[in-house]
Amino acid sequence: GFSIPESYNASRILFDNLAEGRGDRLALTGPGGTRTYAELCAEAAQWGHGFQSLGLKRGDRILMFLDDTPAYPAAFFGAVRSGFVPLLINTLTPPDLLQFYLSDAGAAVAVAETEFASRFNAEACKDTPLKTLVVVNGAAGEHAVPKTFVAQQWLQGFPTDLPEADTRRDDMAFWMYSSGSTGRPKGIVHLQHDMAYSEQAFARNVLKLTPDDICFSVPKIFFAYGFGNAITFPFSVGAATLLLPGQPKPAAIFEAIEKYRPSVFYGLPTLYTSLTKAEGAAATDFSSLRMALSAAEVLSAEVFNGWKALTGLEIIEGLGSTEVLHIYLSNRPEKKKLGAAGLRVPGYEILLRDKDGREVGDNEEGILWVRGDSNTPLYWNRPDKSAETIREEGWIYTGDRFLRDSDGFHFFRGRADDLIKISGQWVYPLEVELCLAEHPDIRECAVFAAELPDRRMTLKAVVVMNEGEFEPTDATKKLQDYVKARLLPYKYPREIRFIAELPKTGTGKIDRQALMKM
Ligand code: 3SK
Repeated sequence: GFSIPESYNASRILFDNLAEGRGDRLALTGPGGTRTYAELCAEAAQWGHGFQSLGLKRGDRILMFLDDTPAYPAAFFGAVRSGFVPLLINTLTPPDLLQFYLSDAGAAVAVAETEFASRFNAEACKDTPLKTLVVVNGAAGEHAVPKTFVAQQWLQGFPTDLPEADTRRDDMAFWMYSSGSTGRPKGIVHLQHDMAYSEQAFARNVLKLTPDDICFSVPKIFFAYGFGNAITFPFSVGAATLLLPGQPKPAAIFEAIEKYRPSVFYGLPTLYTSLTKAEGAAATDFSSLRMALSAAEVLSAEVFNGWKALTGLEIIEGLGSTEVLHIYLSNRPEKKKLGAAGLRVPGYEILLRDKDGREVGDNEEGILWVRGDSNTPLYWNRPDKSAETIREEGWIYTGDRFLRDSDGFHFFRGRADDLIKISGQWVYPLEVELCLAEHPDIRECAVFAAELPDRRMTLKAVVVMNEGEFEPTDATKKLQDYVKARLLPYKYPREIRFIAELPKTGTGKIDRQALMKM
């Protein structure tokens, strides 16, 4: 078991750096400004006093609509240290969804970038308890919230030290919302001890950070993956983190790598693909990097090899979820297999079970269940959804099918529920997608099931060809024959559509909902 005391507040992840004598060390760097640990703790303290001055009570929610700048960790830790509960919200959220978050969470206070203040319009605020908006990195902006403070001035008068609220390790600390492939998003509640637990489980065993590391997570702080990468893990050891606000375009990423010289880089397959192919990649100096990580999607051999050829680094792939907070399966620098999500991370129990709940053996497929002390205890206000996913004795049902080989490596085999019958025979769309993706002329593709007007199911592919390889007249047949030659012939995609780029979600994953509507 990991050592997290009964009386515990998650802000110690930042503030313990003072007691450890690291006040003068660099905590944050990047275009948004640099901060030492002493400076960041002082700012976080001012945020805590600021929130307290608004009359909030223990456990009250504060919605955070922030990009990656020093204001994010400062406001987050100030809120948590005071016993308030930040909600980390995706900054692509439109006003109608923001309205849902504000009312679901009952948030009376929000913190937002000036740039995003207009998102808090009459539609977003309607029938919500939102009373106060604190804007950061600029002026008040146009919005419909009754009261506004501009952080830069508002924080000035507050004290720069802040006693810790008397919280327990199992008290609520912060929430994130699942993007929700169907239905409304679910508020995923995390507790005071969850950050420290994920750090002791994943970061200590895989990243092995030292105070001299500089972490750079392109996935932003409002994603669970980015939050651990950029905040929890570096701050737990007194390392620094490079925060890059704005759209993560390849040119900005290359410039940041050369200027701030990070040592640990976190991305995901779609990002690695675009970086590898981007103009300026070959001329960039990647020599500061000692490690590159990927999660969220299966990493193909093509992406792995492309990044290795460019930087000399072998990407370490892992898999996590917002419900577990961070990664629970991961390759290791010293032990990895290409195409595998990896080995069990210490601190997490993993089970592969068949549909009847029986454990399956090595080299058999089963649905993945995970249990660890950073698992969310509930989805807020959603007993139905909580009961579906968070099962007896703390096990989380992921709905992902995996195969574990005899060395303990796990291989993703698709969702538990995407098996479809085509022409009377069963097929997993992912199997066809992985097959097509190996075609040398294909840059990226997605394969999914679609219902025909007569209610039968069919298999559709959407394909992006490499430049110059686009031959609409005979490409469909060629690709269908390619699949037929490699898989059971009935598994070929009945319809293939060629487009210039696949639609992506805010996290950079392929947006399958959007594809299905095309
Ligand atoms: O998608 C993932 O693999 C992931 C990793 C870490 C934290 C959260 C998520 C969703």
